[in-house]
Amino acid sequence: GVLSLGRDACVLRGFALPWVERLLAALAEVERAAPLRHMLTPGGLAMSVANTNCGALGWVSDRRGYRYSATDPASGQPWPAMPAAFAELALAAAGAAGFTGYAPDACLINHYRPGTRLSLHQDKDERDHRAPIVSVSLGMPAVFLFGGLARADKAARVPLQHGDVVVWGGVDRLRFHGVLPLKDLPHPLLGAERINLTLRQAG
Ligand code: MD5
Ligand code: FE
Repeated sequence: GVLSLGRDACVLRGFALPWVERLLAALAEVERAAPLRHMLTPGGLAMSVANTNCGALGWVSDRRGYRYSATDPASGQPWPAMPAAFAELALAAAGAAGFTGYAPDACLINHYRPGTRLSLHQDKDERDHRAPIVSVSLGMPAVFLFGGLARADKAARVPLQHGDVVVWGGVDRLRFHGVLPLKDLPHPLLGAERINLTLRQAG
């Protein structure tokens, strides 16, 4: 089923399920080449979400701020290439949401453990805000906060499950959003972990 979140945002329930096996195999390869880490916020605190990237560009955070980088600061090497399964799923999901020809050049991989949260924020480090963002949820369920264009706007709570894909474009691309602290509800395949793939056209 498709749940509309806004004029240009929707949840594609279970859309990634047929891809899961390929996604997890590709993910293991990516994380072998570019291991998970806890990046520092500009304030110098370690983020509670562990992450890494693949694709031509990777999102990085440190004391200097947030930005996209073609290389992994931990190794100095380019990020692992975008796996075909990631690109194919993103193209299909964006298409199902009405965005044709989607070709993301960046995938941020976020790992959440029980108790981990993502505070309300906007994604605005990308050059072109016209391209949609495709987000793939794997593992433990989470409650997603979908706010407005101002931080103080009331946020809707959207439960996201293993295999759900969300596409955010157009007027909904710059909404404030976050993830509530995760409950400890281990998933049969991934255990006490939620993984989110955030695909973007960043360059
Ligand atoms: C997550 N990650 O569940 C989310 C999925 C991040 C992040 O937010 O920045 O790493 S992406 C959710 C998203 C992206 C762009 C716009 C909107 C939501 N939105 O307008 O609500 O780890
Ligand atoms: Fe975000």
